[in-house]
Amino acid sequence: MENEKKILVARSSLPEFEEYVEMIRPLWDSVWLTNMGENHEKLTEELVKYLQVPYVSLFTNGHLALELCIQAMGLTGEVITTPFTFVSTTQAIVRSGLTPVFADIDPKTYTIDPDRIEALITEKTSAIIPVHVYGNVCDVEKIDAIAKKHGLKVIYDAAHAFGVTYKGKGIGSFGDASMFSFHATKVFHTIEGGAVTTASKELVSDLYKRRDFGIKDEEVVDVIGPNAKMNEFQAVMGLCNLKHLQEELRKREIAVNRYRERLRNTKGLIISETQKDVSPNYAYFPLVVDENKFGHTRDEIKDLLAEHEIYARKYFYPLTNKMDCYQGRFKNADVPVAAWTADRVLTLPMSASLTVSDVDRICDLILSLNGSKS
Ligand code: T4K
Repeated sequence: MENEKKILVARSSLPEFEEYVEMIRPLWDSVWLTNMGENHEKLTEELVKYLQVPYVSLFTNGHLALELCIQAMGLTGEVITTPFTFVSTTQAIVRSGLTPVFADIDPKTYTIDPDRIEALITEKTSAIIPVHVYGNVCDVEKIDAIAKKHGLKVIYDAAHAFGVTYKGKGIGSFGDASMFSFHATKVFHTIEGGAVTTASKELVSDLYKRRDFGIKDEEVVDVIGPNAKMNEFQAVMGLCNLKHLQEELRKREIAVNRYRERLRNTKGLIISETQKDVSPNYAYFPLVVDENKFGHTRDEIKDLLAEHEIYARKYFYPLTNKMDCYQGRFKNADVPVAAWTADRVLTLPMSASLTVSDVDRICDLILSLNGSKS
């Protein structure tokens, strides 16, 4: 097993060093390094076009983008959300003084099951925060219709869904707002970074201040906010990476197609296919292992891969409602599908640097467990 190439669950893509350096060189003349600088404004404009949304507000990371969006909307009481997500989603709700109410997920897309939402609505509910988990698109039509019927706000956690479109529309144009993460591990990144997209001019101008301590002008501070601004070095990384996005997606698509080819039709291995009407971004490759049919558990696969220096991750186990910091705080959630999935999901390595032979090595190991050839 010596000299085997180490493969991690994700690997950041970087532009050529010289390309980035050339683009940050002017900062040494302007000495304008942060606080809505020139590159920040340019990236904002480019993302409005790329994401096909009316407004984009940039942040230093996706988590603060979500928190400040929740706060800017003045949400109160309870928020219906999914427990099958990265802990950030739930933390943003709780840190904003709200109570998460957990709905179960759809067994195919792993996103919130819209048919489980209405039963959870009470007089205290102010919003729904669904997650386009792995870049899979939520049932936006049903969710937006439920929200409209009950007068609720919808903020999509689109951390994984950069560039995804549904029926030809940018995914960030659904609901009242969406949050995207531009973390180093994402399809598109600004090292750390994030954005809120919305059609509301009021929301975007509130967020403009809120991410900058609530400062309206030199003498007026009229909302309460932290420092969550994206700096110029982050914005330049975004401008560079945007230029290479098509290539990034093409490489990821090749890897995803190979995984599907190799793992599709193996009993007990459940993989996702591209959803109808969706143009995907190949952000993650989740594998759900039904041990009764495959003959081995998710953890056995994870351990076998790790023996060969391949590090898959249990995104997303445990469910956020089960996390230690929330014990005893919220009502028990009735989420059997989410619980079943979290116990069996393994996110296989996925990045633009993953080659077809890397994918083959990973699949050979997985399939060697039950003697399948595929
Ligand atoms: N909502 C959802 C649904 C999210 O998934 C996330 C973030 C957020 C909200 C919040 O957005 P941000 O505030 O982060 O913008 C990673 C990411 O840090 C996190 O952004 C992401 N979701 C989550 C799913 O994955 P960890 O704790 O698993 O990261 P870590 O450090 O273990 O890195 C994973 C792998 O990535 C490493 O094994 C190698 C690779 N990597 C990592 C870093 C830091 C690189 O190649 N380069 C790097 O610089 O959370």
